[in-house]
Amino acid sequence: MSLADDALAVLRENDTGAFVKPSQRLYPWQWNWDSAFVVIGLARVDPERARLEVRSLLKGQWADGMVPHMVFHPQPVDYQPGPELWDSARCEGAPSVATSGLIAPPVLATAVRVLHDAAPDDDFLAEVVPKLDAWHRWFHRERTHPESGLMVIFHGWESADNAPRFDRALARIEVDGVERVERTDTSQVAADERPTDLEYRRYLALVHWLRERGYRPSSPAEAPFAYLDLPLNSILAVAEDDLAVLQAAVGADGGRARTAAEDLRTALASTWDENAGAYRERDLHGDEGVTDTVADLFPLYAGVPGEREARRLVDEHLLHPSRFGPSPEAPWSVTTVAKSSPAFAARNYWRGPVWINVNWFFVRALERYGMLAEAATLRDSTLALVERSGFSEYYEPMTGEPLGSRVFSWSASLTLDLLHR
Ligand code: 2M8
Repeated sequence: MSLADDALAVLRENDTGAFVKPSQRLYPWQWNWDSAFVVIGLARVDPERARLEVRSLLKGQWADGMVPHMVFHPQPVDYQPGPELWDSARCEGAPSVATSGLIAPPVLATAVRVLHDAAPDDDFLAEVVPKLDAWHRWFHRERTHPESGLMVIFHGWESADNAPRFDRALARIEVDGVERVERTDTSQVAADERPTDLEYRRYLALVHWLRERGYRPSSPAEAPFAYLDLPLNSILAVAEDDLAVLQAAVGADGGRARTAAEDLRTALASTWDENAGAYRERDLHGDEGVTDTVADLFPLYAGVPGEREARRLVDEHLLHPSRFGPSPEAPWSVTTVAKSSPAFAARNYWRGPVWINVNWFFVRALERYGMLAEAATLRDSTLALVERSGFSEYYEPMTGEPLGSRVFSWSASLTLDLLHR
């Protein structure tokens, strides 16, 4: 079997019929950006199934436009914390299917654009474009930090869970009242590859706080965790560009989306740190300082840097052997934390390992800047990694050892896309 056949077999295996689970047992519900990545992989091989994936995710859309990070389509599974934690039915405007109350980086409009380019379907587009527009409008209404113009996240689960950049913000979260933590993940994956129990207690304390407010804090100042996340903002900027293209395809006005994308780029550009040659995130309740995670490079994906800044980001960080790039001791890149950072942990989740979706974002980023040789090298090494270690959730950068879930949908799906690039 070819690599493409193997990848497709993973998506078939994880397919519930209505949605593709991120993985069989570790993640048995529908997760938002996971499904968007699945759509990207299926766009060319099974567009009809990809359309169903989009429709299933949009069943979780709230009346105010939010498309939550998890949708709990009814099915008998063993996963904690499950829908009871969120209790979405009590919230005004929640859909009939149970969902979480948080969000994920909004990749869906980009996925629908990939799908439309591969297999246009006007009726489908007319159905989903207004929903995507409502979702994006929700961001600007509910999550704008007025001073910077960037979107705020209220939980690490809205971006890269236990990334070291959230450590100080999370350390301030009181965990009183969250004594016992029910979690099924550590019965399936080694505990040292996952967030700690203390991190989980903080995640749950934050969910409890948000749930009491219907998941709508009155302002970032009030929220215990409020963070200007560069990946989410960069992904939204690209998604707005893609939405504008889709709107043009259905004869709708893409002006709002185009302006929003430009405004986000301007806001992202102002986070540039000339000394570091990278962008800087902000914890709104603290002075985060230098965190050295791959998030600092994400504006490249959105086309924010000029040529000179882009070259610095790539040479001094993305591909630099002591930073995020390949080195003789650690040939597998892109690491999610700089290898030179004291926080780098080669096996732990978002604290160092290589992730296929991160590599996919940077292949696109390098292509966007015309750095085609660098893009091809990163693409080839990403494909070599899955060829050698399978469609794992994440990988150890020194050995390429598979970590986390071993049959992970977005690694398979994005492999299908990378094979086409
Ligand atoms: C991870 O998130 C879940 C909680 O939502 C977890 O940590 O157990 C993250 O990698 C998230 O980005 C991803 O969407 C989800 C499913 O793959 O798993």
